[in-house]
Amino acid sequence: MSCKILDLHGNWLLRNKNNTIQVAATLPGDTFSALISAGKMADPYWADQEMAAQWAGREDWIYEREFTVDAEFLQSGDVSLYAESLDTIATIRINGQYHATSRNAFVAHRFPVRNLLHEGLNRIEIEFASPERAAKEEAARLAYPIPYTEFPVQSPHRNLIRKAQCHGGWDWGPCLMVSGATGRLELVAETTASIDYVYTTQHHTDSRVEVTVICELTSHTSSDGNLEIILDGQTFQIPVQFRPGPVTVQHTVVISQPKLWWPNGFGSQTLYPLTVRLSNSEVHKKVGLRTIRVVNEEDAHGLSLVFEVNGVPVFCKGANWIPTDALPQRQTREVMEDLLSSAVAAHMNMIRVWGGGQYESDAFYEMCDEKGLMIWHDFMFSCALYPASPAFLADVRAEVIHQVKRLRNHACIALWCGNNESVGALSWFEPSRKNRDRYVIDYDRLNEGVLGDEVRRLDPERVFWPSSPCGGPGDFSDCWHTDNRGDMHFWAVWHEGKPFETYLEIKPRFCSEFGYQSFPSLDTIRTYAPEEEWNVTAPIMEHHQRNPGGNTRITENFGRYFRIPDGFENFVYLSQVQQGIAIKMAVEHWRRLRPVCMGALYWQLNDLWPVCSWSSLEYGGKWKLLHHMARRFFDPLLVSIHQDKAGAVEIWATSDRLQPVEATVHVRVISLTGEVLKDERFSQTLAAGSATLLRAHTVQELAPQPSGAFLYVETFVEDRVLRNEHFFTTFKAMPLPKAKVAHHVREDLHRISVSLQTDLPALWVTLNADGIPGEFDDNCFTLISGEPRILHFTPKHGTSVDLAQFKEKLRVRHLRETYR
Ligand code: BMA
Repeated sequence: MSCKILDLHGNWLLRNKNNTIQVAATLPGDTFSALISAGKMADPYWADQEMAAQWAGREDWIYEREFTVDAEFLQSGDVSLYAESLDTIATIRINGQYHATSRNAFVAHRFPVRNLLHEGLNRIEIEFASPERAAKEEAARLAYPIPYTEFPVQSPHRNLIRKAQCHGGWDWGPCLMVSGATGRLELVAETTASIDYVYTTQHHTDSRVEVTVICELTSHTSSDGNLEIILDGQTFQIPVQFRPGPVTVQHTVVISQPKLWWPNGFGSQTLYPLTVRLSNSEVHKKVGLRTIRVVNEEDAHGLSLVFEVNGVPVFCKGANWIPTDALPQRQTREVMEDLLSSAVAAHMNMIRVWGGGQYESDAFYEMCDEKGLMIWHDFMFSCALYPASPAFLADVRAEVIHQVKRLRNHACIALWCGNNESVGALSWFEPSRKNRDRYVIDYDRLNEGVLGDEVRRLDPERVFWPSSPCGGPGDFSDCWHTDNRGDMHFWAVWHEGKPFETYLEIKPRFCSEFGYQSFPSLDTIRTYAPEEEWNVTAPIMEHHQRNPGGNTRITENFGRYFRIPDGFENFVYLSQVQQGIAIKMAVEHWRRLRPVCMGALYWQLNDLWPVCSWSSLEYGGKWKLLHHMARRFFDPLLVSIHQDKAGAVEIWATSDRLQPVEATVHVRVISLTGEVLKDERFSQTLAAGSATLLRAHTVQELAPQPSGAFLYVETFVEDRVLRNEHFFTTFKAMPLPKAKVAHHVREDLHRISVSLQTDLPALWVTLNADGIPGEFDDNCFTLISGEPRILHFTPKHGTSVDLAQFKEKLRVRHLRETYR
């Protein structure tokens, strides 16, 4: 036996340092989850119970357990404790003897432990210092302040310790300063060598790819041996001379007629299995063959930012990813899979792993490889300034070395980015405004001196993008407002309260953040607010809104665009319609601007607790109406309508396809009472990879009474009908008649289908089967009189749905029903 693993996952005892609390706990896991399970803490997601949970982040916690090792285990050449992630300041004791400390949740450790172990029963303790106190202690030692963004419920100085920054509170997240361990936690006994990291580099020529497999090993003995590499059905035995210490083995394999890996929507995601075997230990990887070139060049519009995959410029469509749960123990594989599948279903091809969260588990990146989701990967620094002390830099260097080595083999990772909004943060705080030089130097030491430096050394095939947003290497300008260089975070519409039409006034090269909030559905609200709190300004509704003034902003825009809805339920529904309309307006326009703009990643894909936020997927994975709209506005084929301030109305086609596509476009102007006022049908070739103006009109010409009609466009293409609509005025100006939408539910080939028809045009028709998890294949659309639609409902996780119950729970809404 050359490698034996004793998994330390499972049951542990958790106690606070002064021994007043002792509970059963499991690892991987976190302190808060253990306390909740043991009944020592009320669920912090319910109402405002988060406030009463804050004490747990102020305690020191000790996890302890016993385990048995046998003589054979101890005779191995090396016995170590592998801890993938200890969060955060951890001290390890084995059999009562102090062993090691770890200060960074993002660094994996392999601690040699043989001398501390004995045959039979052993004891391990991992003590976690209070993260809140540890951060405060760091702050007290600073020679000058290192500021950070403050949030309504927060733990101070989170930027001084290396854990997920959002654990300390965010403008969509609770403050839960958890401690604990995630990822692998095991004792490993090895005789010859351990395989530390395996990755591949690729060299593409016409019909072949040379794949170089690089294995980093740590040898424990002096001996001669073999390393076996299996790739593309070919097996290679590589002779290795083991000498104690690090050994790197590499071997190049030629793959002829390669099947390339493509982002979602561009082709398949072929992955070649790779096995690296050393005596009895082996590592399995999957290799996607592709090139990614980040085209970042001066051009007539500024500085481009284009992802070119296998030579094809890809318009990046997607959203920003945050951790799936504020409690790490609840971050399951199933939840991750569900969220990523929803991203794919909405035609996303890129997600941004945002810098205030965490490097995700291996499973996450494997899923992104499989699903064709490219990753814009931030390093974990966000909305704050950071220290540049030698100790901090060394710690971060260890972090980036580990994470880049762990992840660089994944085809999905498209770019490494230094941080989220740290350039902006230089101007957000008084100390850094007053003494900018000092903070810029610190920033540069960390960002270029450590992060950029290690990426260039360890992963030279990928681009290191200094920050998001950023106008390019060396550019420290304001990319919240400058739209012509690099990536942009465009927040004027939400944070500055500008109208939605402001999205039409900019020409971003790549918009990596922009967002608009909505409430989660009643299903989700029910999980945190009792019915007596169902009012937007009730304390619990405000508690589950972390952006000060957020609920007011939603309401303010109701006043700008809609008639004020009656009652809470309509408020919730309309908030989701409004969010969808805002983001639709932005994305459709920026897709019309291609190739000037080549990316739109909205803020944010998911939530980590139930909350009113910018997400399109609620906590639990339910689709907000934005997500349904995203499935339409991110479709590779899009026909959209643009109206400018002067009243010009243009119909555009945007295609992400690599080949031209034949389509028939049916354009109608329909009055609010259902009469077709104008009707035009034409054949159109949708040109590959481009945006094309199809028709230009004026509002006057299309609808002399603009508030009384709308434009309805159907595109018949590849056996599908794409539908889109355009309203010439605000909704509040439109005298919408009281449409009656009738629905009929039936079971159809073991799936539930709902047919809908209306007597008069109905806007933003939305179906929801309250409390029954699952999604319709389309939602929140315009329904025209005389043109019934049939929708199908897919229950979540294959759960069977009782037809009678479904009928009872199904609710169909539309805009006109939100007011009297
Ligand atoms: C951004 C993000 C987050 C934040 C979001 C909404 O710029 O990077 O820090 O949650 O805006 O305010």
